[in-house]
Amino acid sequence: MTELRLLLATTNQGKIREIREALKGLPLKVFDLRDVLRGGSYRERGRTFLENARGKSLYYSRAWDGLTLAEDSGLEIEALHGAPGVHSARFSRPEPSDEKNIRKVLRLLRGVPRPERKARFVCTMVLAKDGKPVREFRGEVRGRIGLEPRGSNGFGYDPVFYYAPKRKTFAELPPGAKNRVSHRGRALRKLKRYLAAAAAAAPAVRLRRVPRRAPSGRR
Ligand code: ITT
Repeated sequence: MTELRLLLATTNQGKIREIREALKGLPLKVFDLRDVLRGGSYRERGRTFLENARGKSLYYSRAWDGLTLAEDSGLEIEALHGAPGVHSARFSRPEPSDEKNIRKVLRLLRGVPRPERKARFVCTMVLAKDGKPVREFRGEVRGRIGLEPRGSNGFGYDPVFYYAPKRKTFAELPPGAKNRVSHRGRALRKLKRYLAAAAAAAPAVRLRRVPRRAPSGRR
């Protein structure tokens, strides 16, 4: 197996923790933007998670010699017509924070009864190399928005994302349990299969590139 070099093109520490944990065991050397970031950073302008994930991944992969993984994710709430969606991180601008984002969601949903508080988390990942997309992965998970924050694990909207099969919010689940069912965990399992196959295939690719002499007498 060949060790691949993977840059996690995100500044979100919650994402970095979850992705690093999920990729343990693969023949990968994992870096994040703190290791490489000099100069500018990417400004999201996309209207979809995929547009933003592609934008980030291609942008950072131009200055990185290994593989680059970016992801765009967020919360879509049915009663808010899909908001905050791609604006999840900055929902409470001008000075957003996880706490303020949660307060805003709870305020907008005040009076909305439990069955109408349906929501989903979506995660789109794009793997890129040398400014070109290599592969895309997606995951989502359905739940509903609780009446108040509960739990202290995770990040972002986890304290108000109630996951019925576990009867807990994502912030009440231990990290491993969240990863097993979350939007990011689902996308990561597909990415993991792809990377494991890529690492296993890499020596063969190199071998194929060794110039071969044409068998004598055939041409
Ligand atoms: P990068 O662009 O640097 O990756 P970001 O936090 O700005 O970091 P996004 O634009 O993808 O990333 O916004 C994702 C937001 O969606 C994130 O900040 C949270 O508010 C929310 N979110 C995504 N996944 C989540 C999760 O697993 N748990 C809770 N909230 C999540």
